[in-house]
This record gives sequence, structure tokens and C-alpha cells, in this order.
Amino acid sequence: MADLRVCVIGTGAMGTDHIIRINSRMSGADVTAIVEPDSARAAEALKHAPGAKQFANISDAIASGQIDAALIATPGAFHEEVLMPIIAAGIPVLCEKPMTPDVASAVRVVEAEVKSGKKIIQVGFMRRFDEGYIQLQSEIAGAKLGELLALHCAHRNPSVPDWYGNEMLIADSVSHEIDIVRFLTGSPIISAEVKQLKRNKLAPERLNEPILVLLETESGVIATVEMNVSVQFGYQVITEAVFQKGVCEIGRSNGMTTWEAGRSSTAEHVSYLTRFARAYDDEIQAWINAAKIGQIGGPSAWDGYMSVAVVEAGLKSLKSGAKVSATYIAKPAFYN
Ligand code: ISE
Repeated sequence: MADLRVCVIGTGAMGTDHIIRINSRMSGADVTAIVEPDSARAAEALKHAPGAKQFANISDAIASGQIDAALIATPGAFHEEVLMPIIAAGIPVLCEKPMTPDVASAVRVVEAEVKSGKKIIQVGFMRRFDEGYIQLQSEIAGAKLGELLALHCAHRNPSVPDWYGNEMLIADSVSHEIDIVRFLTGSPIISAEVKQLKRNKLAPERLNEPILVLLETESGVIATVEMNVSVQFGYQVITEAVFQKGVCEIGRSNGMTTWEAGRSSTAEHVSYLTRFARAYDDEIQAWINAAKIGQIGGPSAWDGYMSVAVVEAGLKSLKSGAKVSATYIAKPAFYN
């Protein structure tokens, strides 16, 4: 089968990383088009996709007949307007998380996909492809250590870019835990509660963090999430699972350990792009393989919606400090 001709929409750090990934490490696909309004960014991205055509918008790219699939890596606020023409055209799409910024738009996307009759949206929750999370999920499902009682998640970024605002703590960052907690426990999240931890004075003025988020599942598990985006030292995502008869932990650095001058040190990641490099590769390869046979190879638009619903509860709690329930529309049979 011919290689999938992929159009990447949004060529910031994530979009460019995906372009490099698809053109250098993935099989069965090529980036043949980009949509990027910023000409400097577009020029930079095109260096990694020589010969790719630049389009003004996704509709023009679709109308050209020169693309088979799309990968959306713009900020979440622009996803719906890009997704709608893609759904109408029925081409497979990998949409980075969050699927959309709020519940109303997430419902519109889900309804449009259901109406189209074809499951084409895969949402970019790459942690589901991380070896550690996959192992932990099977440990929980297998119940060798008994029932899962609690999860402790630490999500630490060294720093964040200028455009990262306070609400992004939940919408952009904790959204990963929101999805992965449901993936690990197999149970929907019923409430979110945000506590302010002692503020890190090294955090940019506009951010009030670190925060502690409590996510409660229908099955009765509480996941604590320390969300911290000014830790300075590196990038760390660690998850500890507490069972009746034991504890499992994933995500500690497996970088090189050096013994020198009376001390030992282990290299830590400094970015999610390296911490989850393998997960991104596996995610995108699974998407390509599935797209070629008209399927999705990972989390669906329904998973995207389920996470947006909890993000919305989390954002309310970020403002009020109160525990906020997450509620959901009925699951369309289409997603069963
Ligand atoms: C970013 O968008 C990501 O997806 C990273 O995985 C996360 O660690 C970071 O906080 C987000 O801003």
C-alpha cells in the first residue's frame, strides 16, 4: 500500500517533532503538506519535510486531493475548526490533546463524528503507549497485589513557555493524568479537587503553583496529582500505585548513572519530548498502521471528550478550591 500522505497542522515544537518522527522513524507515511500561518515556523518545519506543500488552511489541503490523513498540533483552542472539515471529508486524524478547550465543543466534535458514521479521530494521549503505564495497567487489571487503593502522580516540568497560562496547569498538563487515571483504573473520574500548594517563588508571576489535584474514580480510587511546572531541575513524570499487598512505581529516570568525586548522579530528562519519545513513536506508528486500514489505533474522540469533561470540573475547582463533580453525556453506542 502506498505511503499515507500526512498533512501536519501547526508546526510549533510538537508539530515539528511529529514531522521529524514521521519522516525519519515511522514507516508507511510521509509528511507531504503543512498548514502553518507563521512563515518562520513553516520554513523551519519544511526543512524536515522537503517537498511538502504549504497550505493556507486545512480545507485547501483537503481540496487539493493531495493528503490522506491529518495530524493536528495547534493549540487546543483551534482544534474544533480544523476537525470539522476533516470529519466532513472522512480522513483519519491524530488530534493532539486536549481535543477541544471545553465540553460544549467536545460534544460538537463527538456528535459530528457519530453523524459521519466513521470513527476517524484518534486523540494524542501518548502516555497510553508508554511502556511503564502499559505494565502498570496490566498489574492493576491482573490484581496480583490485590485491589488498587490509591495512585500518587508527580508531573513536573522544569519550566514552561511564556504563553503557558495558569489554566493550562489543568487543561494542558493535568489533562494527561485525567486520561491516564481512567486508562489505568478502567473507571471514569467522578470529581476533581484542586489544592494550592505553597507557591514556588521561582514560578512566573502569572502562575499560582504547584498545585495538588485529587481525582476520584467511580471505583473509589483517589489519585493525587502534584502538578509542578517550575521545578528547574528537569522533567519528571512518576506514578506510584498502592495496592492491598504492595506498591508499584513507574517513571524514575533510567538515564546513565555516573560516579565521580565521591558522588553518584543519574541523568534526568529535561523535556517531555525525550521522556516520552518512545511513547510518541509507538503512538504515531499505531495511528499510521490503523489509518491505512480506515481505523484508529488509540484513544478515540470519546476518550477526548471524557477527559475534557474532567478538565472543565478541574478548572472550576482551580477557581473555587471546592471539590467539583464531573458529569458526562450518555455514551453513544457508536463508541462501544
Ligand atoms: C505539554 O503540553 C505536554 O503535553 C507535556 O506532556 C506536559 O508535561 C506539559 O506540562 C504540557 O504543557
